[in-house]
Amino acid sequence: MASLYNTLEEKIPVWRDDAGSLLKNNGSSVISDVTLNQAYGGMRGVKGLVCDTSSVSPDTGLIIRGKPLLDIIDILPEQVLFLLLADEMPDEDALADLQSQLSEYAAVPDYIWTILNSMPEDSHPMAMFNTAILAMEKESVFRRNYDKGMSKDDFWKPMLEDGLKLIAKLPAIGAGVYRIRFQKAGLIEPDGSLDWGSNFSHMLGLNDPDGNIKKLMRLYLMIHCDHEGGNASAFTSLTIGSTLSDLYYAVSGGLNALAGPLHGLANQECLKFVLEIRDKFGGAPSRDELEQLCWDRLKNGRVIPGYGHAVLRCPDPRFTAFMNFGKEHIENDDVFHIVETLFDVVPDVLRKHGKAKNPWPNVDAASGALLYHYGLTEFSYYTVLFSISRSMGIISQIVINRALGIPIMRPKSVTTKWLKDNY
Ligand code: CMX
Repeated sequence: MASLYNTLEEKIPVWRDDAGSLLKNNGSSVISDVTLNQAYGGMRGVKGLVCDTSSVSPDTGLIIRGKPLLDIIDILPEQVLFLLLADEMPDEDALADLQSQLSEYAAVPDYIWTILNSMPEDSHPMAMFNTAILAMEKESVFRRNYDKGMSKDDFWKPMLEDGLKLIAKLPAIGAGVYRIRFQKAGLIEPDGSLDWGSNFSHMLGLNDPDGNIKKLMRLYLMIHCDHEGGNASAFTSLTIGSTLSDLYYAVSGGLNALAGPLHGLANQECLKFVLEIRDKFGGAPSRDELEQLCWDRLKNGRVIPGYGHAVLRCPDPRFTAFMNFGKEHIENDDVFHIVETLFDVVPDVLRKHGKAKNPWPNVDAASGALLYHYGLTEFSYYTVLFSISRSMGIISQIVINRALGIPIMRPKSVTTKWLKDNY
């Protein structure tokens, strides 16, 4: 059996050789130019990072280790974690080994519950979740080994150990945040017989007689796992990790970026938008009413949440996956119906509006409607779900960066004066 660790131990020297030869033979080749627009525009489109876990193509969307998302939509989150890290699917034994490691590491230290229980009652769930991750920093094996003195070549090993230990705990912490913040009756113990995603669903404590919530959570946690290296949360985490801060610092920091309404928090904003529509019209409005409402919102200088993307120029395949799930499992639901009609209306409105480069829905446009349907109605919680999943990609990218010895991040900034003097 090739465990995740063994697979990486075998592949990392090959990846190092690949990067080494590319640098040796083509180190000064130009892969991107930077325009003034890009320097003022969030570095959009500047190719300045290498990320092998996944790539986002404008017309296909997320591609994980060469596999378009919709081709692997049925795999478990643990399988996608293995794929992200090792560039291959685990066989049955390797998957069982990874799952047993995750169960072994799943216990959350008691001090986390003390911290979460003592946070203000109106704390945002993301602030609670990220605080819990940061508070566990003292558990870092990487930091301990680094303090003792460790060869650079071995950095990835304790990083991987920290990563698996952290990923193992996230379902219980995420579910705990939900139950504490929304005053549900106590925490729910994990069920050792369940896979990682189903266990999370079990610990949330929603009523799931037909198992559809577990199915949705496995899909949700798989779909949000990674979106290449330059998005705001991954980039933040990679920057923190590049200073040799450990994974607890890096993941918590990156997830603070995910908590912004233009990024992961858009799933919260999006459902809020859909519920406001439902309440305003007392149900699902007509297509024309919805179109008018979108125009009114745009005229007030507000974005349509769940639409547009910095890289994508097509409907997000993650949106498609959620819509397919909804069409298969949900009937007669006003909220889902509004999401369907928005998909009919918004792209044309945004095209006519003429600003957004991508008029199509992103991942956040549909996910909330499904969660709401199954009783997870506290939408300020939704970005925590995104975070549990995205941690897998962030951790995979950082482990690989440490294995490749990527140095501390330090792009160059210029002053306006320099630009005026030179252009
Ligand atoms: N509604 C209205 N206007 C939009 C828009 C939308 N959904 N998407 C983009 N625009 C506007 C921008 O605000 C910008 O306007 P200004 O020129 O006045 O500043 C203009 O169109 C150009 O923007 P862009 O180049 O198309 O988009 P960016 O790469 O700058 O931003 C994103 C991408 C996602 C932040 C933006 O599309 C947006 O704000 N969407 C709504 C929020 C959202 O759904 N975020 C989730 C993204 C996925 C995720 O990270 O989770």
